[in-house]
Amino acid sequence: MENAGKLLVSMCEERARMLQDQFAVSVNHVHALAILVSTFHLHKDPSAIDQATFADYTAMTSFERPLLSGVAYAHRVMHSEREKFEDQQGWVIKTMKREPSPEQDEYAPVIFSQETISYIEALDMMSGQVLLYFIILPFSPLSPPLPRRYGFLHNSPFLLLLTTSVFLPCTQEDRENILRARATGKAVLTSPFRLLQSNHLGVVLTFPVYRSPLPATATVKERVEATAGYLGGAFDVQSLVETLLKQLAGSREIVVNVYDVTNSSIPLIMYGPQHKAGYTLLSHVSMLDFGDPFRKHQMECRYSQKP
Ligand code: WA2
Repeated sequence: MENAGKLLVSMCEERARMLQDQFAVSVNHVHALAILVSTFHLHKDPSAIDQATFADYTAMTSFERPLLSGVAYAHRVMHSEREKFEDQQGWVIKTMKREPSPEQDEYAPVIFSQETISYIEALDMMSGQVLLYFIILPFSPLSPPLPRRYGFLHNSPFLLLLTTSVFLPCTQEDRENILRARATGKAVLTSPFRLLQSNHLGVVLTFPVYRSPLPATATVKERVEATAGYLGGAFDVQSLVETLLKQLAGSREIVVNVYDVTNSSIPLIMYGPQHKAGYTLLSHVSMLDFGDPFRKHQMECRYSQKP
């Protein structure tokens, strides 16, 4: 292999390993926080944790979670307990759109949050809706012709209909994570989406918190019944991976993309530029393991064209 190729492989592997390691230590620390809430909130009466304690502890230990912009605990509340819960908290459960939640079978309002993401306090993390909306772009005679790959739309006066669910910070990602975390008992990740407030591209990590320890053989029904809440956080991939990669100086400038390739025919961009203009065709793909066997991730590296 040419030297340029070898160098690209080693630079990509180094970045992939570094990202995977920082991801793993962050996940491990969130696991420890889930145990902390179980021990000092659920199994002590009265609870030894309140919002102020949680905020202090998570602020002082944030160095342990280098890729997370913040962590929070969402408590499971059944509809029958809602009134009592809201009286105790002194606030009402709100949807992700910050409106009082309409009646649901159950809710997952955030009761403890790191101050960096305090805007999710009182929000029901199960309230995300499947959200599809349409952008209609009419072609005017002045607009440039579309590239050939758009087939019949090429240079035609048709309307281009784009369906997208990623650009509004109100999705079903958190809800799906909660359902999968409590059914499996494992840490789970969402696919990449725009996080609340920052609107940065990232993924959410969720650990289930059970009322009592469950055997590995527990059924999904038993797991759901024993669920007390959810401890999770947001990987702000867009800004924190940037910080991480900047620490690695390279002899040549490279561009790094991270993809969620769970569905190999539809790779979802998780980090890096959308367009490859200005970068070499020569590329290297490094495997990534972020610890959720349900999701597959890859890193792709290219050289910048200016040598
Ligand atoms: N945390 C921070 N920003 C977000 C977000 C989130 N979820 N979702 C969208 N933007 C408390 O799974 C439980 C945190 C969800 C955990």
